[in-house]
Amino acid sequence: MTRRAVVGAAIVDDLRRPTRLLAAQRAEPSSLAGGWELPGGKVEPGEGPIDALHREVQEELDVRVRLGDQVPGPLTAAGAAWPLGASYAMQVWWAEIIDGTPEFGPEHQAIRWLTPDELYDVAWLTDDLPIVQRLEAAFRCT
Ligand code: 9L3
Ligand code: MG
Repeated sequence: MTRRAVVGAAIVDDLRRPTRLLAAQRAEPSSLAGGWELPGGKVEPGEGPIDALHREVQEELDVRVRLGDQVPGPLTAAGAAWPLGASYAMQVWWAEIIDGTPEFGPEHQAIRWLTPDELYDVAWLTDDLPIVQRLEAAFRCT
């Protein structure tokens, strides 16, 4: 079975010494509305994952980002991606904003910058939670 490719951004205030993570609360579909996620979305046919991530953060948050390292996930067959249900695999990169102030659009109903101590104050989507746990380890190391 081939999982459809999704990309996500772990947007932090400073790639070198992260102290805040940007979380976005989904507005749709109704099955996911209210849940918090790393911003991102589906890679379009013929598009590379990096290009897709830049496009998604521009569309969803109206910012430009610089990417850091990839956050490797357990799905080695899908480019070290993270499983999203049975149908999608998400590749995640650290990112920092180089232009603009994030503002949510129709896909989201709120955004929040979380400190390490606030990481679990929002209701993460089930599939995003293990990724956040992985990110937390990096926060704690800095
Ligand atoms: N998804 C889950 N967590 C995320 C992202 C960016 C996406 N951090 C799931 C929600 C949808 C699918 O992946 O089922 C495609 O995402 P989108 O294009 O609707 O944002
Ligand atoms: Mg999206």
